[in-house]
Amino acid sequence: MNRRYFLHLSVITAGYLLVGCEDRGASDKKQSPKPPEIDSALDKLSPQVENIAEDFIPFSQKLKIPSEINFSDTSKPVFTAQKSNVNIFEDVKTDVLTFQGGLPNPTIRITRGDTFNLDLINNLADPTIIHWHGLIVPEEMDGHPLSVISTNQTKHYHYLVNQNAGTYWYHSHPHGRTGEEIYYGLSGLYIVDDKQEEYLNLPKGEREVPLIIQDRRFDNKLQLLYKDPDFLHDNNGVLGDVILVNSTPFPFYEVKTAKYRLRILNGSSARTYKLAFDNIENFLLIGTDAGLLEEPISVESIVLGVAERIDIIVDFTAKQIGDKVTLKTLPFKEGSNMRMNPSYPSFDALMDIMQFHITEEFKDTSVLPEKLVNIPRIKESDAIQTRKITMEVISGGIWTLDKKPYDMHRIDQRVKLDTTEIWEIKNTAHMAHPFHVHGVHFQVLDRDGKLSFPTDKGWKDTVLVMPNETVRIIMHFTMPGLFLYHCHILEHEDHSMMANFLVE
Ligand SMILES: [Cu+2]
Repeated sequence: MNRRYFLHLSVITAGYLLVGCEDRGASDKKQSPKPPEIDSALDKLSPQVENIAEDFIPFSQKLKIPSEINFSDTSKPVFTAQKSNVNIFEDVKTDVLTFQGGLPNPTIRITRGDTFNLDLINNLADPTIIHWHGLIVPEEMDGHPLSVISTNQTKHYHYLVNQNAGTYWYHSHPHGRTGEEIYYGLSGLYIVDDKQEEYLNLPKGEREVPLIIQDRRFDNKLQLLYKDPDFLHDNNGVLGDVILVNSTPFPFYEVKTAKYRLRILNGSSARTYKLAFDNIENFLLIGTDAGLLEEPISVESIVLGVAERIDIIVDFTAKQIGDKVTLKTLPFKEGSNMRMNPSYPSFDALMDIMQFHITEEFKDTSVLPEKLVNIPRIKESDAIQTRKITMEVISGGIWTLDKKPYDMHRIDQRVKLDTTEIWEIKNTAHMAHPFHVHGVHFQVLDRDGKLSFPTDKGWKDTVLVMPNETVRIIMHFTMPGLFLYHCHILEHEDHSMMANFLVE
């Protein structure tokens, strides 16, 4: 093992754990609200205190770019959910889960109007299934946990893609194990193109770069560590100290003096990022979860909750060869007052993510269009009803929607096909929750909190609801079937913060 991976063991005391924390939502079924028991749980020193990031030289590994499966020249790819052994760090193999043997998993690329065909083979010991996040597809193609396939079974996916060009993603979605499977590797990007977008002449080829951001923990042998089931606060969300971009730890990427299009996915378990660049004050937001914005919005930073995507243009034209630009996450303590595992950087941490190295001159004379696409606004007056949904912790510390732990077989809401509804999502817990709805795209009407989010202006399938905030979204349901809505903090959705709705 390379010496730069030398392990530094932090010693964390229970006393430190108790400083400045609230415990409103500590969330394990075994946990009692009684202080003495909480204390004893905190006294248990988590074994996951191997902060290898402190001794890792950042920006020393080159960003991996996922291979692409392009449906214009591939008829039917095969994904095999499998155990694999890959180089996340140079010189060391790490045990992971993959769909084709390597990480990052391939990016799926398809043009609107084309048919998606793929066989999923399950070579894992447990049942699994893939959800195509942001794709509006029939129930049996959507990857509901009821659709899991057992070991050695094959699932045939076959559906028409007819929706906005945009940056979507795919990930495994088995009941209760989504967090763990994504953590070990089972996710990837899914890009939909269309003719309209092609005319906009946005940066493409090597200047269109996908970035899947995921924080992780590693032990001193550089093997992934998921949550410690006995360490109660990991159920509030697993945070790591090593940030992987496209499965590369704190990578660098060589760029020219040109404009770049970055398609960014927060594929983490629980971390909300507040993304910004050193040495670049402003960048342009051009797209959100489910398509382009009407016009680019200039921003200094952008908040990205778990499962959200942004499409941005970063301009390196004024840079000199040799310059370096770091993508970082700014402290975002508004994201959580919950007690997280204190061995790892929390929401108030400033962390570097990756670095762009300017290495080549390029005469970039391209001009970004002022107008991107039309977004027809869904009218409030078209809604036939408003549903109220609350995000809360119930007795026993269980994360829920509407105080009901998830039951795969229960239908929680019935929606009439081809109608419009407003959903009012109220967050009563002291932690921001990314709220995701399957089988539909929505628009954000308003939020009653202090923060405003430029991403609210675009098409969404996931929206971050801040602590003590109510967000209203509006959507029109076009796909019949049984779908899910849930918190996308993976430890929360696995821990009951999920529900079913039937469109009929
Ligand atoms: Cu949540």
